[in-house]
Amino acid sequence: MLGFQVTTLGQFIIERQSEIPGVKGEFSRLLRDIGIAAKIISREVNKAGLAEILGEAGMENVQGEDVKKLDVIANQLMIDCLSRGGECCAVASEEEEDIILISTPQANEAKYVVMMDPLDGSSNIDVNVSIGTIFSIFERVTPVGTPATKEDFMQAGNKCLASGYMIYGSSTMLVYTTGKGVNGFTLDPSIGEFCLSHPNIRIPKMGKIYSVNEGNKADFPEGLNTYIQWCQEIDKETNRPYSSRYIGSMVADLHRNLLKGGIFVYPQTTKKPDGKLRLLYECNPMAFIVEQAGGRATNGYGKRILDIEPTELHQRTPIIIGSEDMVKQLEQLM
Ligand code: AHM
Ligand code: MG
Repeated sequence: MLGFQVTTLGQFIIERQSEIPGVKGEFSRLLRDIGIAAKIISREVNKAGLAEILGEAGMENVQGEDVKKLDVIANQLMIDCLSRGGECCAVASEEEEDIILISTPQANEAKYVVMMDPLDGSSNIDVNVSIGTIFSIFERVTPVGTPATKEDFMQAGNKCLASGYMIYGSSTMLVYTTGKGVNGFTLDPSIGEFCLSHPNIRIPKMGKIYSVNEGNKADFPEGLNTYIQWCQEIDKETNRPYSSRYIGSMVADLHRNLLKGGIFVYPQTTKKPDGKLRLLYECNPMAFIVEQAGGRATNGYGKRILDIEPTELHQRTPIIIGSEDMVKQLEQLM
C-alpha cells in the first residue's frame, strides 16, 4: 500500500463537519488547532528523556535557558495553539487556578471554550511511561462579543460538543468524539500527519481487565473490595480471574480498556471523599468518549458523570467507567 487510501485528521474533520448540528467551520478549525498542538506536545514528550542532557526542570540548560516542566510546556503549547486559531475565547486547565482569557483582540468574538488536562499522568513523565492530554470543547453561554467568564465552564458534560485525548505511547494517537461515535488517529511521524487508524471504536460490553489502584484498598468502599475479590476468583464460566492492569495514567488505562474491554475505577476513599480525578478536565471528556463508544460512566452511586452539574472549576468526582456490563455489575455492589 502506497498510502493513497489514508484519511488524515484534517480531511476527516472537514468531511464530518456537516454531521454536527449548528456547527460551522470555526469548530473544525478549533479541532484542527488541537491537532497541531498534539503534534508539538508529542515532539516535546519524545525528547523529554534528554532532560538530563539539556538540563533539569527548574534549572538552566547548557544554553543558559530555563528548563520548564513538561506539564507546564504542554499547558502553554495548548494555550498558544488555541490563541493562534482564534476560535476559542477562554481555557480552563488543570494546571491553572483560574480560567485563562485568550488575549488576542478577536478572542471575545469566539464562540467556544476549551477545558483540558494538558499532561495527564504526571507521575509517569520522568519514567518514560505513557502519558496523555485530555480536552473538551463547549459552546460558551455568555454572549459572544463579551469576555468569557467562569459561567461558561460550569456546564454539565452532557452539553459537551467534542472531547478527546492524545496518548503519547509506543505511538502517538489522537482519539476524539463529536457525539457521532469515536475515531482514533495515529501520528505517522514520517509525514507528520494523524492518520485514521481506528475508525468507529466500540468498547466491548464485557471485558476481562480491571484497573484500580489497589494500594488504596484499605480505604475503599466495601462494595469495591467485594468486586475486586470477585474479579480475582477462579471461575471457568465467567473467564475469571480477570487481569489487573493499572498504569497510573488515566488516558493510557482507559485507552487500553476502550480497545480491549475493561473497567477503570477511581473511587472515593476515606482520605479522598470526592475521589482524585477532576470532573471538568478528566472525567467528563473521558465519559463522553466511553459512552459514545457504547460504554458507561457513573460516580458509582447511580449518577451519570455527564449529568453532574459542576460548581467548581477543579471539582473532583469518584468515577467508574468502561465496559457497560462491568460498570453495572460494580454499581450493584456499591
Ligand atoms: P495528574 O493529572 O496529576 O497526572 O493525576 C491524574 C492521574 C490519572 O492519570 C491517574 O489515573 C491517577 O492520577 C493515578 O492516581 P494514583 O496514583 O492515586 O493511583
Ligand atoms: Mg490529570
